[in-house]
Amino acid sequence: ETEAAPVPRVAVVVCLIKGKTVLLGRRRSSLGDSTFSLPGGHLEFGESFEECAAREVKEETGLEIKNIELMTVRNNVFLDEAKPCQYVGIFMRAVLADDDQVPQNVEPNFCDGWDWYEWDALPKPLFWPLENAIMAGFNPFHT
Ligand code: 8DG
Ligand code: MG
Ligand code: MG
Repeated sequence: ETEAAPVPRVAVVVCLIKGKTVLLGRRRSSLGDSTFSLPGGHLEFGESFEECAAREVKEETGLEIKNIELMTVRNNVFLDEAKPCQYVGIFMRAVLADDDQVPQNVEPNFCDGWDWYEWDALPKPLFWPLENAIMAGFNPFHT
């Protein structure tokens, strides 16, 4: 059996903001293993970006979010992987629906755990699509 040729896919990632901090988790995945990344995942058929953002954040952290807004779009091509892939990364911004909520590590096979990090002191290494976006000027605290 031959595998189907790869196609670009859509990923929605969420910059969840609390005060001066954002929520990051250390990945457990063949793609970007042990790097810090935003919650997010694949856009499902029929979903809006906002619906996908809320669903992925809920699935991965248990958190409810609000004020979900589109920030920017990035084209992330992973050619150096065993299975090359491409993600159109939709970067959303949101805040907690209720500030008292605490993130849960709902998918421990895919993440070491979630925590809040100051934007000016982000942990290293960042997942490279996030690192690249920041290098290109992405800042969820601007406008
Ligand atoms: P799903 O099955 O829940 O839909 O997907 P997932 O298991 O949560 O996928 P993911 O790897 O967390 O996200 C899908 C892809 O999105 C990821 O493989 C690459 C791309 N992606 C970026 N930037 C970021 C980011 O900052 N965080 C996350 N989580 N994914 C990102 O291009
Ligand atoms: Mg994910
Ligand atoms: Mg997911």
